[in-house]
Amino acid sequence: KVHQLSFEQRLPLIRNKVGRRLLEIVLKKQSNLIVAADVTTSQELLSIADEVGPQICVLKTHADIIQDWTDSVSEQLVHLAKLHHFLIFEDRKFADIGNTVELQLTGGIFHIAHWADIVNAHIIAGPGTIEALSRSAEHCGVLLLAQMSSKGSLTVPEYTQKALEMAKQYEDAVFGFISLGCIGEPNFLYFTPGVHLQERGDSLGQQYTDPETVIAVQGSDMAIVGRGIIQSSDRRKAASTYRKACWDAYLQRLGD
Ligand code: S5P
Repeated sequence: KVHQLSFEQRLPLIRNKVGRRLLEIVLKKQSNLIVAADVTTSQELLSIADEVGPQICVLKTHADIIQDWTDSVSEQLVHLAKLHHFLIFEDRKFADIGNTVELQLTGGIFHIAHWADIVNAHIIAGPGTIEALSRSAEHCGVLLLAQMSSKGSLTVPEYTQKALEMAKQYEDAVFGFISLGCIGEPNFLYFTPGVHLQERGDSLGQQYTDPETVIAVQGSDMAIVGRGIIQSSDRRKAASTYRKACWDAYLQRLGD
């Protein structure tokens, strides 16, 4: 299933406020590129945010791999997000019972709820996980993991279908999915990781596809690129190359 509606046409179909704000940014910057900043120091994280910021719609973080995390890191990140107009997606992959998830979202040393615009969750524990996250849906949008890019992933078609059903029950909070392409209706957005222009995979089961296949053929909306950009010697240039490849693939899909 590949949608040919434009982002302009889909914007009013999206129930969650953050999802609509994201599409406004996407349209303004002509960018459906998300950079996954999988680095281990706050200095690297902040310099990546500054370097690739103008090219991206979302910066995806893993706060728990930053060795020197403090509240000041999130404050600086939020500052850069405002400066370069991108949203912050903390890829925490919540998976526990609702009560624990609520504590994980607000507490600890990360205080994710204070600075993340987008968070994601596995559906394995049932709707309580989403219920907990949806209580802060005023400020935060939620993505459900419906499929994964890694080899041997257990997300069989029935599982993916369950993710869709759960999303429909929490449409005020859930505005999209982590999936390998378009798996449902145009009132949700589809985010695909495992995107690389050169490599086919890594030694730990990651599987890569190119932007054109993911967006134009498989019908995904946003490409999540980590090492393809992060490990480049010129990150600005790499981000610009990927932005164009992802946007061209989106235009190609509309024109097909
Ligand atoms: O199925 C998935 C889901 C996610 S969120 N496969 C993934 O690779 N990810 C994330 O995308 C992963 O946590 C990492 O941050 C990024 C991919 O990074 P890359 O360096 O392989 O592009």
